Order: sequence, then C-alpha cells, then structure tokens
Amino acid sequence: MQTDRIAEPWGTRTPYGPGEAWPTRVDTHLADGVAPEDVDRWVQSATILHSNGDGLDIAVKDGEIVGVRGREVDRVNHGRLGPKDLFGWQANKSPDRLTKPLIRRNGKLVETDWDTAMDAVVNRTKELLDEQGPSAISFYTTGQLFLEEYYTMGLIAHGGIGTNHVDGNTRLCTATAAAALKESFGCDGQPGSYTDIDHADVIALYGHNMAETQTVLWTRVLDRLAGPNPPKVICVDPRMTPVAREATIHLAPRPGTNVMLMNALLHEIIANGWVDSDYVQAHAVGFAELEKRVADYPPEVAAEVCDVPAEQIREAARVLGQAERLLSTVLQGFYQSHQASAAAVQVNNVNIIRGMLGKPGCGVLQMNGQPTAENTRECGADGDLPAFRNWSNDEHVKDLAKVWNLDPMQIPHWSPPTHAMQMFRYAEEGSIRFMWVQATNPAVSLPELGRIREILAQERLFLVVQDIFLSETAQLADVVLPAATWGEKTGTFTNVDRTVHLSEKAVEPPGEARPDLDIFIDFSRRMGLQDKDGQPLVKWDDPEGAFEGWKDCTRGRPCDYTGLSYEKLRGGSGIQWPCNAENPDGTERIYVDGQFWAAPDYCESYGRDLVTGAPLSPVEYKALNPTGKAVLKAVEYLPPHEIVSQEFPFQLITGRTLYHFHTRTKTARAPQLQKAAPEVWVELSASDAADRGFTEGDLLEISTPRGRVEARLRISGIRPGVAFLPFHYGYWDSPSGHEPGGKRGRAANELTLTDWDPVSKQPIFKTAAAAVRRLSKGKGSPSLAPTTTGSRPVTADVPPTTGGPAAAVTEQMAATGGVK
Ligand SMILES: Nc1nc2c(c(=O)[nH]1)N[C@H]1C(S)=C(S)[C@@H](COP(=O)(O)OP(=O)(O)OC[C@H]3O[C@@H](n4cnc5c(=O)[nH]c(N)nc54)[C@H](O)[C@@H]3O)O[C@H]1N2
Ligand SMILES: Nc1nc2c(c(=O)[nH]1)N[C@H]1C(S)=C(S)[C@@H](COP(=O)(O)OP(=O)(O)OC[C@H]3O[C@@H](n4cnc5c(=O)[nH]c(N)nc54)[C@H](O)[C@@H]3O)O[C@H]1N2
Ligand SMILES: [Mo]
Repeated sequence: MQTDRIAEPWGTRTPYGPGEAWPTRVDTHLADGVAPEDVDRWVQSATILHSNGDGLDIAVKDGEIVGVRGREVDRVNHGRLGPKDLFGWQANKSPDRLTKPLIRRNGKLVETDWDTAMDAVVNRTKELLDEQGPSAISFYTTGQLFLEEYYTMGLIAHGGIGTNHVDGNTRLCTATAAAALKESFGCDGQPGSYTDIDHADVIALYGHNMAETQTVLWTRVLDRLAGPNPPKVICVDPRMTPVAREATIHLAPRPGTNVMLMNALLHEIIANGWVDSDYVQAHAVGFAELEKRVADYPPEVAAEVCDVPAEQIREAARVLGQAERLLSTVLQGFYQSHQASAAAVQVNNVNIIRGMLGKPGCGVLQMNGQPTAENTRECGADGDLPAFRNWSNDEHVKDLAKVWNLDPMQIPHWSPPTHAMQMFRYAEEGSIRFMWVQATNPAVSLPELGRIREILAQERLFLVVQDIFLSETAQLADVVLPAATWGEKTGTFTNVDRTVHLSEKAVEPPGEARPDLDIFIDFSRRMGLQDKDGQPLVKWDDPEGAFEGWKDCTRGRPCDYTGLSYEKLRGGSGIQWPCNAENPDGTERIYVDGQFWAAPDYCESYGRDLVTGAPLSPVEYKALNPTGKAVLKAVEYLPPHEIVSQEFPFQLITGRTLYHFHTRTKTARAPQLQKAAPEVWVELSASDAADRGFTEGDLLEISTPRGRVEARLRISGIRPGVAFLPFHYGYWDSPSGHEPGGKRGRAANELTLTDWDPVSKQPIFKTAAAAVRRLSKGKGSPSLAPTTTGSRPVTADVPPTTGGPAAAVTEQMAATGGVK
C-alpha cells in the first residue's frame, strides 16, 4: 500500500502483543518515475539522520542514488524507515555539494587543489607544533562520521599530535548519556536493547520526544500500544509532544526541575516498599545514602517546584513501582537541561533499585542522538580514550600504548581531556590556534552564537572545516575540505542499543570530494606521523583495515568487536557488541545477573561529584565500590542558573521537529522535508497567547540578554510560561543561497547561554529566560509549523501538514510474524 509519510510519519500500524515478534513492514521510496524493477543494485547501509540505526538498502540506477528501502531482516527496524530517511538521501545529489577544496586568499574562499589545501593544513600544524607544541592544536569532530574515521582521527590526534584538545559535538549531544552510565555502572555502554519494547509493561520516557526523534522506535511503541496488553507509557516533558499524547501519565514539569521530580519519584518508590532489596543488597552500593537523600523530597515539595500535581507524581511513582518490566529512556530534555547528569543518574537509580536490568523488558536506554555518536565515544574521539579505557588508570594508558606501538608518555593523560566548551574558550583566549572542524556546524549548533561567530572568525585561529556543504561554519574557514558522505564511502557504525551496521559505498562522491578517512590518512602521511619503531602511525589505508585495527584495540574491553568482520556484517541484520569468541552472535543485553564493568581496575571512570563535577580519586572509588557493583548516587536539587524575571518572564527551551535534522544542511535540501517545516516558529501556550492578545501566526520577537530571534507564533500544547524554538534554522536566508544574514536572527542559539553541566560538560540548551513581544500581526494566516508533531496547533483553522504524491511511500506488510 501507499502512504503519505509526511502526513503519517509513523505509517501503518502492525499491532503485536507482549513477548511477540514485531511484525515486519518494508518501507520503500524511489525517485519520481523510478520503478523497483529499474533499480540496478541495492546496496546495504543504515540510516544516518538520527541514532536509531535502521537497516536500509540504497537503490542505485545508472551510478546514482535513486531511493531507499528498509531492510526486513534487520533487528532494529524490521523493514521500516522514518520520513527523514525516506526523503533525506536527495541531499547527496544537491548541486551545491562541495566538490573542490577551498582556501582563503585575500579574505575570500577560492577553489584550489588537494595538494595546496592539505599542504596549508600540514604546514600550519607543523609551525604551531614548533612554536607552541600540541596545546595549540585542536580537533572538533562529530557524531556523524564512521567508526573507522573516528578511530583513525583519534589515533592521529592523541597518539600522533599528542594533543588533549579532542572532542566532538557529542559533547552537545550525549555526553550526559555517557556520564550517567559511567556514574552508575562505572562504564559507558547501553544496558538496554530495543527488544525491551517488545516485553515491557511500563515504558517511561524522560525528556525524550521519541516520536519525532527516533520515529521507527516510536513505531514499535505504537504497535505495542495498538496490540493486546499494551504497556503503560509515562512521559516527562513540558510540551504536549506526540509521546505525551499517547501517554498513560504525562508529567509536564517546569523546565530545569528534573532532579526535583526524580527525587520525588524515588521518594515514593522507596517509601512504599517497591524496592527489590535482594537485588540492591547483592548488586549495588549507595542505597542508604539515596534513601536518606530522597526522604527530603515528598511529592508535595516537588509539586511546588515542578508545578506538577502531587497526586500525579504519586500515580507515576505507583506505575514505576509496580511495573514488572520497566524500560526507561532518557534524552535531551534531561541531558541539555539543568543538573543534567544528576537527573539522568536518578533514572538509572529507579531501574537499579527496582532490580530491572539485564532481563527482557527491563532496561535503561540513555539515548544517543546522532547516528554514530556511540562510535565517537567508543573510539575516544570525544576526549575519552579508545574502547572505554580509563585515562586516569595508568595501566589502561600503557595497554593502549601497546596497541598503538607508542611510548605511554606520548598519549596525553595528565589531566581530563579538554571538553568542547573549554576548547572554544581556549580559542577565544588565544591558546588554541588551530581548530579542525569535521562534520559539524558549530556556527549554528553551539550556544550563544554571537560569541561563537567571533571566536571562529578570528584571524589568529586557523580554522579547517571538513564538510559536504559550505555551511555557516565553512564560510568562516581558512581551508575547506570537501568530504564524501554516507552512500559514497564505506564504514561501520553503532546505534543506541549497541547494534553495529555496515554501510557500503553505493556511488562515487561528487567532483573531488574524498572520504573523511582518506583525508585523515593523507594528513597523517604528510605529517610523517610515526610509531616508536619509525613505522607509519596509521597502519591501514582503507576502511576495512581501520576496522581490523579497531578490533585489536577493543580486545578484552566492554565494547569488544573482535568477533565482528565486514563479511559477518554483510547480508543480514546488524549485530550488537560485545561480539567475541564467547558471544559470536553478539550480545542482546549487558548487565545480566547484576554483573557490571565497574571493578576499579577495569572501569572506564572513577566517577565524579554530581554537584561540582570534581573527579573521584582511584582510592575514593575503591573505597566506595571495591567489588564493581552498580553505584546508586544521590543528589540534592538546585534551582536553574538563569531564572525568569519581570524583564524575561518566559522559560525558553529549544529542540527538534520530526522533519528536520539539526542545522538542516541535508533536510532543507530534501523537498518533502523542507516543505513540511519550511521556516522557524515559536510555540507558546493558549493561555500565554490570550493574556497578551497574540494569535496564531503573529510575528514575535524572542529575546534574551544574548540576542534576538524573529519567529511566527504557533499556539501549541506547551505548558504555560514556557516558549519553545526549534534550533534547526541557521542564519542564512536560504541553505543554497550562501548569504550570511546574521542580523535577521532566526537561529535559536542566538539566545542560549554559555553554561554547562558540571559533570558531563554538556551545554545547557534547555533552560534560559526570555522575553517575547509582537512585531506584527499574522493577519489570519497561521505559522508554517507542522501539525503532526509537538507543534500541533490547539487553535482551529490550521491546515494539516501533508506531503502529497511526492511523499508517497510503499509499505509492504508481512503476511505472518516478523523476524526475531
Ligand atoms: N527529527 C529529528 N530527529 C532527530 C534529530 C533531529 O535533529 N531531528 N537529532 C538527533 C539527535 S542528534 C538527538 S540528540 C536526538 C534528540 O532527541 P530528543 O531529546 O527527543 O529531542 P529534543 O527536541 O532536543 O528534546 C526532547 C524534549 O525535551 C523537552 N524538554 C525541554 N526542557 C526540558 C526539561 O527541563 N525537562 C524535561 N523533562 N523535558 C524538557 C522538550 O520539550 C522536547 O520535547 O534526536 C535525534 N533525532
Ligand atoms: N539550541 C539548541 N542547540 C543544539 C541542540 C538543541 O537541542 N538546541 N542540540 C545539540 C545537539 S544534540 C547536536 S547533536 C548538535 C548538532 O549540531 P551540528 O553537528 O552542528 O549539526 P549538523 O547540521 O548535523 O552538522 C553536521 C555537519 O556535517 C556535515 N556532514 C554531513 N555528513 C558528512 C560527512 O559524511 N562528512 C563530513 N565531513 N561532513 C558531513 C553537514 O553538512 C553539516 O554541516 O546541535 C546541538 N545544538
Ligand atoms: Mo544530538
């Protein structure tokens, strides 16, 4: 059957019951005029515009991508695809792709050849190494390259250049997921599995708009909800998202009060005796402290601070406390909000004290956001050391030095790795003088853009930008390196639930664009980087070689890839790590029987103080957790830093919409997606709009002490007192027009503040105080915000978002049950 998948983002229901296999439904979208029989080849890959890792095949005709089809055999999606994946591939073919390197000459970026561009990068690196040493050099990478690329880049940066200034945009994204896992379990690595959705009787989503941000995973939930014995859903979000609309209980707290709410939920669970004492006794430390701490947080106290009825908090606690199979998921409403890590850790605490880990239906998904963010973290491209090695454990550093054939002293580990926000500070102060930005667009995605633009535009900072388009950031570069992207290069990547997929090259990149891996290896060769025997530091020259190198590096570590190979990943489903001799087919759930990776000599981190972020010493950790159990960490609630005032009376939160990905470099170039959400809007509640006499479609100015944005009003189901802006809309007028237009103000990050979580160092994009005023009346025409999503209007007369024939997608349902 054919479905308009802009109008119906989740497609047609295939209901199923607890413990049953999720039925398959194969989604296909081909370019206009192309029939399935016209396709020359289907090339195996997976999705890249979110972290879900849905298996797909790329359709190729006459050497060009002409569409995509979900992979029926894949454990993640059972054939389904979301709107961004169905339509987003068109961006690959956009006529304004970068096809030649660019170099700045007399203030202008001009085309050049690869030798000139790479020599400029290498010469500047060498000059700075001579003048100042490695501390002048920084790498700011992403969650959107492939595993092989991160591992190679990390090796070059840590092992070759020897700089500690290596981080990714994962700092903005899932640094808190990693931090929360390290705090509770001593190590990164996702406890849960997507199949937990098939078994759970309660699914709790904390600050996670899964319906819009992991559409296929949400389809799985919707299919459970449509089947027999559906799970109860708890949603914690100040907006009326599609998740909230399906929820059994929707808690809509004031932004920034997550810890208060979590402490009240834990208070109720403990006070009512819903604790699995045997599990806690055997497998966790810290319960007494947690019990004592949350005693101070009865629902009445939280009701006041969060502005959520006490009875609703009690009801949610009862559902959590009486669940038999509890799956918890956490994302940016926690990670980018106030007390981020502290709040995310309390979600782990709920599952730990209820003994709900490592069993079907019982899990925590501290979510990733980007398609390959998991690999950034695993490969140590985000400041950590590769394969979850502990930078403050000398044995781990020694072990890594052996893998890399380097002297341990060549690998910086004398202080915590520099986090991205600190890197930008150093660049601002002038001690970082070289920054290599890869597959990220900080000129739109970092907070307080006025400041970030100034830092990036400085003459004294040598800025290299490796991208596929001339992004806002690339426009500020000294050298722009044109990259090949998904579909044009081969590599692997790992999704939220540890599933590793192979993505094969389907077509040639445009012009002279080169795979990111080739660029890194070229740099290493031109720099003459060597190991301690004088051999080339990077010992491979293709993706498969890099993957084999990575396997070596993971041996015996939690993310053990030694049982995987390109061959094994071809043809079937993605496979979950750890995959090794003991688990040749991968591992569905970790932390089975309360076994953690938290032993002092094995763990990735000794943890931090949840309020100050100060790292614990090895001695302190050993005393706290000598035998490597789960750690229950308690924390007090603290009010957000920027609070509302008379001048700035709204709490401003920012986030996503279903149809766009980040700074829209890809989704704005896919006509169906762009049409569904063509311009920025701002959401306010009906009561706030009425109080001020605003109506749907009015042009408003939203301002904070940092800047201003103009956006048309959508009156939505958001909680009163809160304003929401999508952060996708950069400051160009058109993505292909290249006109810088900073003054017009439509990027949400013109407004956000320079502040971060003390534990994870993730910036706080979701708590600021803002003023709102009307610039002009809407004259009866509504804003162009989608109606299918969290921005669904609560007023009449807004036409529904549809895609028309261009958005038709074939959905093929299986006659019988799905794959396991
Ligand atoms: N369509 C789409 N999907 C994507 C992406 C995309 O750009 N577009 N990006 C991917 C990436 S990288 C990421 S990180 C994920 C992010 O995925 P999500 O975290 O699901 O998305 P967000 O919209 O950033 O934030 C989620 C929710 O947090 C709520 N929120 C804000 N402040 C608070 C608070 O203080 N407390 C609570 N409880 N909730 C709050 C917001 O109302 C919002 O609905 O999505 C991934 N998937
Ligand atoms: N206000 C606010 N700000 C936020 C957030 C928020 O919720 N609110 N969310 C934050 C989060 S979670 C995230 S993840 C970030 C995302 O922020 P960014 O990473 O800055 O956003 P993207 O648009 O995904 O940028 C990716 C860039 O890589 C390029 N690219 C794509 N594929 C390839 C490739 O294969 N190779 C190379 N070399 N380049 C490629 C794209 O053209 C694009 O310019 O934004 C953060 N900023
Ligand atoms: Mo993200």
